[in-house]
Amino acid sequence: MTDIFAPDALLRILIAPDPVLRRTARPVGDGDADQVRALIPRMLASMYHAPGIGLAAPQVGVSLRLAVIDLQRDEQREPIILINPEIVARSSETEPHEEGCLSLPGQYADVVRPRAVTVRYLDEAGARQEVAAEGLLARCLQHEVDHLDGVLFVDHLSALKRNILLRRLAKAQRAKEG
Ligand code: GNR
Ligand code: NI
Repeated sequence: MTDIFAPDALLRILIAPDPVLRRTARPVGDGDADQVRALIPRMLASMYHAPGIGLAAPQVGVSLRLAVIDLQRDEQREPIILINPEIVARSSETEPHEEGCLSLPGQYADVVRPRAVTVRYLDEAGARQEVAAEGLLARCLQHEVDHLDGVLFVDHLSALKRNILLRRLAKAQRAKEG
């Protein structure tokens, strides 16, 4: 397909250890409105295509506090656009659950996190929102906010497990000549 204009081109998702993934992203400000408006549909398309249930701007090389989440697919899509999200409450109760990450393809591990969180953010219209979540949404919210702080799910594991996953990823990437 010709794509010299490529208005709906998929964004390339950065793979660890790309340094952009380790940066603390800066808050979205008024001056970022155009970039953010253009980025949101492309991030959603890239997330659905991957497929993934979340995608943070640093994963596509943009160090801004912006992420998208959708636990649903296809006809049932319910995208959540998170601008400058903040976790304002966490349950003291934690639980383990298997996580993966589009920036650590093929790597999975059980991660212990608070089982419920409350997150404040701005939506795509700039309106203040607050969501109280548990289950997979709570997990994904924490995973995406982590990305904005340069944190990957493997950072919640022991150094031993983290190194095993990161080395396994590096080896798999070399094998596919990445
Ligand atoms: O697609 C994804 N699945 C997932 C599963 C468990 C916990 C978190 C996630 S997020 C991940 C997509 C991704 O890398 N988002 O940053
Ligand atoms: Ni991720």
